[in-house]
Amino acid sequence: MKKENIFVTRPTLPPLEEFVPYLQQIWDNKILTNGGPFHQQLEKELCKYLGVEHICLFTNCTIALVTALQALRINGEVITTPYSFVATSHSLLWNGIKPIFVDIDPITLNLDPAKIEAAITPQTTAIMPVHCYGHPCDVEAIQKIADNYNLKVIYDAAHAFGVQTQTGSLLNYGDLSVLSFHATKVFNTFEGGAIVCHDAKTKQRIDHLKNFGFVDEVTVVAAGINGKMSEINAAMGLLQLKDIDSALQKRKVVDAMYRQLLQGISGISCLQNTGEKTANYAYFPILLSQDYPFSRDELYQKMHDAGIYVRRYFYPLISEFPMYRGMPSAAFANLKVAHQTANSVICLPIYPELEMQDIERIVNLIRG
Ligand code: T4K
Repeated sequence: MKKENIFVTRPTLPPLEEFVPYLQQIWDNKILTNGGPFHQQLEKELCKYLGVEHICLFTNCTIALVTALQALRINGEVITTPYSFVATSHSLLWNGIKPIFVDIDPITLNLDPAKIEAAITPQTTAIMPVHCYGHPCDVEAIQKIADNYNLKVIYDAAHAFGVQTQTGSLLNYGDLSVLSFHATKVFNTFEGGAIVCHDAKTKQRIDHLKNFGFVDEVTVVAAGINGKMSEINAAMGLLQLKDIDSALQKRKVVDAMYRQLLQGISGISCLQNTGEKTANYAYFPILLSQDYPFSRDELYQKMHDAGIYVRRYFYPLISEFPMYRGMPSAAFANLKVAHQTANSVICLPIYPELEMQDIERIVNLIRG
């Protein structure tokens, strides 16, 4: 019997019939975009759910990152991690900013605060860390450095929807945090994203920037972009929000199952949840060491041959792509931990509907 393919993730979707009334409302009032009623309602509900003061919805996270940098007028050099999805650094290049890569911490796999200071120059204006896999950066240490050197902090929080620390939402740290609501994320609006900010004035500036810079019919205050989320996506978000707690709970069960079944397999380690009070179980990365009998790429191939489409997030490192690799900070010697991690990571499938028998099938393959 042919076994079904398993993908690294599958989007959670509400029952189709529950979406129809939302569509009906859009058809009735004929407001399709430009900050319509669903857009406004989703911003309000997300603020409440996430425990943040202000949120600006976007068409996707990448445009939101580009806009976040514009909003704070960042230029010159920005310190960032090479261990992320390319969108993090691409948002800098789109603004004519030079990314300065700094190595990651071997435990959290996030930007290593101990290595940031050495990378600061007179041109440095900001730090752009990533809460990789939804695990919090060392936010206190990063803020201390930013305060000492008068730098802004923009978190790429694409993976961090719903993550709470001891003090509340992780998204409240830094000057801005940028979320992704892409199909592959824990909370999806098909495509989508958002910037979390802390005051009404910044929200207003971001709202202008995402709408071409328009303030009113005849006033344009900045060279803005079109980054608005449409009413269909916002409606999907409202519907998704109703079931988000149950989706996160199911992810937690999958995460716990993996941890239990993978225990004792020599050469395989799981990433530990360190800084979070409430995790979101967005990804399930494992790291392979020399004790494992196969190389990372052999295991990757073996799993793909069996129809289990694991992914090597984040290999290759961003600093290895042609538009970055000539930069001095992209040198191998500067990024040893990131290279080691990128060469040993595999992200296992994790999503709310992943069944127990699938998890067993995945772990059995790893166990060999
Ligand atoms: N910053 C960080 C740290 C990020 O990780 C990302 C995106 C961004 C910024 C930018 O966010 P957005 O601008 O996209 O909002 C995926 C996603 O496209 C990307 O959003 C995500 N990170 C990245 C980590 O993963 P791919 O190229 O691996 O996606 P893809 O199409 O291969 O999908 C992976 C698997 O998911 C498929 O094998 C099957 C499943 N899938 C995917 C889609 C799109 C579905 O079942 N249904 C779907 O509709 O990049």
